[in-house]
Amino acid sequence: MKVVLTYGTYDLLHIGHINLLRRAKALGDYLIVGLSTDEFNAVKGKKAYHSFEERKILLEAIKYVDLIIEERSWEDKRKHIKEYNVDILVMGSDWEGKFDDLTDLCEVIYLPRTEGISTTKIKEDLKNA
Ligand code: C2G
Repeated sequence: MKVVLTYGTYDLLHIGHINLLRRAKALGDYLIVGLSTDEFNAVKGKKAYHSFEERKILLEAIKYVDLIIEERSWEDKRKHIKEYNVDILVMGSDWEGKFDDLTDLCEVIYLPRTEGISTTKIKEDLKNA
């Protein structure tokens, strides 16, 4: 069984997130999502609209997602890859190269981002609506 792992905040769930999750799942048999906790979002300089629990419930409803774990720090990845016997770490291309240090543990693949959509854009567009 090929295990795929990806990470994110997944706030205000949108088509870019779904496109990433669909392609990530297609690379293996089991997709784990490391969901950023509210506390880690603060470290990332993000304040999610939805709480961790709400973002988790939304992700659990997506057929591509098999397991959701907490992402509490940048350093979590190495531990998670070993703990869950991950074969492929997948991230959107905005992270291109950022996790290549993990290639000693698993394959690292960056998938093209979906253009024209982001949580930030949604917030901006709604503000100006
Ligand atoms: N994404 C995408 N296309 C978009 C927006 C997002 O492909 N238009 C991808 C991102 O590249 C990421 C995933 O969807 O792989 C989740 O996006 P975010 O929730 O913005 O994740 P981020 O805050 O970048 O967190 O340790 C890694 C971080 O936790 C990643």
